[in-house]
Amino acid sequence: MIKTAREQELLGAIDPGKIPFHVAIIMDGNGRWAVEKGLSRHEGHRQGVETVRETVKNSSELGIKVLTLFAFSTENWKRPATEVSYLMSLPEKYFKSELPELMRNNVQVRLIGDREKLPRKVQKAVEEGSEKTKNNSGMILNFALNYGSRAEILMAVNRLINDTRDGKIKGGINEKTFSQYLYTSALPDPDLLIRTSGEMRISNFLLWQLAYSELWFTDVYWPDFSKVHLLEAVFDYQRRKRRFGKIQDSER
Ligand code: V0D
Repeated sequence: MIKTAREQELLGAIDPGKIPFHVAIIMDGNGRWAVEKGLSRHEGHRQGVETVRETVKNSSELGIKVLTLFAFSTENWKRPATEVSYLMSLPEKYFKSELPELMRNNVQVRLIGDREKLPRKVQKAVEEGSEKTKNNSGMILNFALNYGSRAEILMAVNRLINDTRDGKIKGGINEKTFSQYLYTSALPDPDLLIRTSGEMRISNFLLWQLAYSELWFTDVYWPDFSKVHLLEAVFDYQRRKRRFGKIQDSER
């Protein structure tokens, strides 16, 4: 494996003791990548899965402990039926080709989002994938599927109301109690959010959980997102943390 000069430079500059624990990624730009190359949108998504494969491997090697990938939002149902149908074939394809590698790399797969409204075959694929990897103790690979953050918050509120009615809530509700009602209850908040393809919005992704996260944007389309971009994001994250540390020190 030949490393570019920039990759070597970044690997030398990154502090292995301060890798962000939880990285979340909005994988945007597959369609635009394809159209600009004169390819079909399907081809963009196919290439997007390749980038998922690479990013999982690179993240796990870097020492990231939780990787959350926004794969399908509750708004994505508005896309053309043929595209939605193609997207829904990807989880099954992903596990067919990637399960051995996920096992080799000790990766545990989890899901966040509303599974109920997903096609049966998708539910089956993701349940099998998470079941087969549930004893892996390395990186958690958390796919957001049919996920929308406002809907998640409302689900939490409604469940809280029910538990309150049932007398299960003692005293008031604080941030910690509330967090336990979200899909991400078992996970720490993301330290770093990456969004590809030039959009600088959160787009209904992890609204509660991203309150204190560092945000990193790139114009690169998801299919072109590579190890160097991941390293750039982590390097920037560490630089911001260092600066923040200095300001705090000087204010003491
Ligand atoms: C297309 C770029 C992996 C974003 C990445 C159903 C759009 C590739 C999965 C996947 C998609 C999801 C769950 C799971 C295993 C794999 C995936 C969708 C789209 C939407 F348990 N890539 N991927 N799912 N794309």
